[in-house]
Amino acid sequence: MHRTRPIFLLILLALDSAANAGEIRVEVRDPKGAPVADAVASLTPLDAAPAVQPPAEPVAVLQEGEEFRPHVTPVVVGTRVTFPNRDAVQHHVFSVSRAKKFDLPLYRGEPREPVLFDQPGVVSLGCNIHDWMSAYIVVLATPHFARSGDDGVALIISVPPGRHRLEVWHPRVKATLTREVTVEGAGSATQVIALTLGVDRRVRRAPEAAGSGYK
Ligand SMILES: [Cu+2]
Repeated sequence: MHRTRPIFLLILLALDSAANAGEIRVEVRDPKGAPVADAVASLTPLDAAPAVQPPAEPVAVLQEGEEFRPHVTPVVVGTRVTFPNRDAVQHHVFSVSRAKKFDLPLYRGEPREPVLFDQPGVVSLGCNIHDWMSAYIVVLATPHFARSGDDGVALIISVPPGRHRLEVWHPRVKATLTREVTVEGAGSATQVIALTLGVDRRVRRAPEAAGSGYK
């Protein structure tokens, strides 16, 4: 009887890992411990290729109040993104990034076609009219990712058990931070990540009512 017990337990564990997925709570902080928003944390399984299924509906990156919202948008490869302009003024959205080059000449409202992001990488967005407008689309080859909020927390849910490569990217960090983590079936584990942010190179927004001629 005693001999069968470990086998029984092993089977239970195997069933458990197939049925359950864990979550990884990534806490992103600067060296002083302050929370860092707009970091993208992703987990790539090391022992099996992740199943990647882009969302059926396009993801939206708005132009509102002459800013992109959100500033950072992580998506899985194959995702289509629309760029609705909610402002009364026209915008001209473009990217010259290697992962996706595109150009949406001056428009109001919604552009006719979404843009397909079919290569992993970081895509830096700009507006030809408003120099201060900047945003990023982070195209990932794994479906397990999250962006950190104002509390610095990126919660990655439904992660299959096993070894993963955790990567953390931020617009103000030159190199993506990488570490290996193991997800233990159901349950939550926390990873604390310290990021040293570089200089904020964003163009300062022009004062309101400056009469730029573009309004
Ligand atoms: Cu603009």
